Amino acid sequence: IHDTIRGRVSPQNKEVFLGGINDVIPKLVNARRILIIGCGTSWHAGMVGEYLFEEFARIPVEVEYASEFRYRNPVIFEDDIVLAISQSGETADTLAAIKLAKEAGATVLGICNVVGSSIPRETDAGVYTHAGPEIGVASTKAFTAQVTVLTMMAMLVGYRKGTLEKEEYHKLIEEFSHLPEKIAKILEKDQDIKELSKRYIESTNALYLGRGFLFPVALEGALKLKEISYIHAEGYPAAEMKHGPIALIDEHMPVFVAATKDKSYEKIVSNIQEVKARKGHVIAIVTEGDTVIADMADYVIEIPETLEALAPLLTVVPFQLISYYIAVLRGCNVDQPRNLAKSVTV
Ligand code: F1P
Repeated sequence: IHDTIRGRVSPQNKEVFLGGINDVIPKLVNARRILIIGCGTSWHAGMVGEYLFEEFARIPVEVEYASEFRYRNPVIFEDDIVLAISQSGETADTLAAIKLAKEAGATVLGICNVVGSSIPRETDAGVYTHAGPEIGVASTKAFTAQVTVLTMMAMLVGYRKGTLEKEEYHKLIEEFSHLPEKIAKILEKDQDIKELSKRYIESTNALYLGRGFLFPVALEGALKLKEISYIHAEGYPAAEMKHGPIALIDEHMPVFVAATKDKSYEKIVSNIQEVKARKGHVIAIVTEGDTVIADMADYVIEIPETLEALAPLLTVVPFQLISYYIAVLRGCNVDQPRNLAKSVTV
């Protein structure tokens, strides 16, 4: 993926219009603003992208639902970079939003999975995720691949811009190489997660909480549960809970919390306390060896330690597995959920 971003791609990729971002790196380095557009899971990946570009490259980012953006009268500047994210590359709302961006003269980049699809053909540059075909309708590995590409892009731009220190950049690259084995370790917990999921098959609601980089992961966890198990779920920034959703918490409410060790750890611990004080049922994704949250939560899923900015790539996996097992145990068709289409082309 690193090579793909830098434009060292195979010739057949060039033929279908996404040849990496090497040529546009100077534009990205000098960007006044990045507009990220997408729908569903791709929008959630874009949210992670916002945090990453702000953190590493200090570029202001706005993340827009393409389905909303296309119908209003958005202000798009000629020097904006518009980054469209789509697994299928065929989403009609995202294509319509790209059309607006092009009319305004902005530079349009794409992150897509399906080689040769429509969105790559409309972009000036971009990256294929090469995550392989998504068999089910609900995006899962596409999310991981999109976030991986966004992380690499933000790192590269930050490094070139000088806002990301060389040492930090190399630490991130090094940690990336350990992620596959760390994800494999999480997947080994598969049967434990299946056992845990049995408790929630009768639930009618669920809340997902996270802070910082893990807030979009909470959104994605909730979306996966909605899409494939038909249980109503809400994702929220944990700090926002006290401004409304806390009213929903009682002993019937499962609260899934992405609570790995990072700079907001103390805060997430107190959010968990707030939920427990209202008899909420807490299932927390924690860093290996965490005893503090283990003592408070009803159930913890330990995941290997990683760098804060890379944590979405690991924490999303248990959430995906939980949704998968709850859906399977409820007898839902996880590959073809009702009312959903793989490519939303209308
Ligand atoms: C966007 C999306 C998916 C979702 C479902 C419907 O698709 O909302 O995130 O899982 O398949 O479409 P895409 O633009 O990423 O292909």
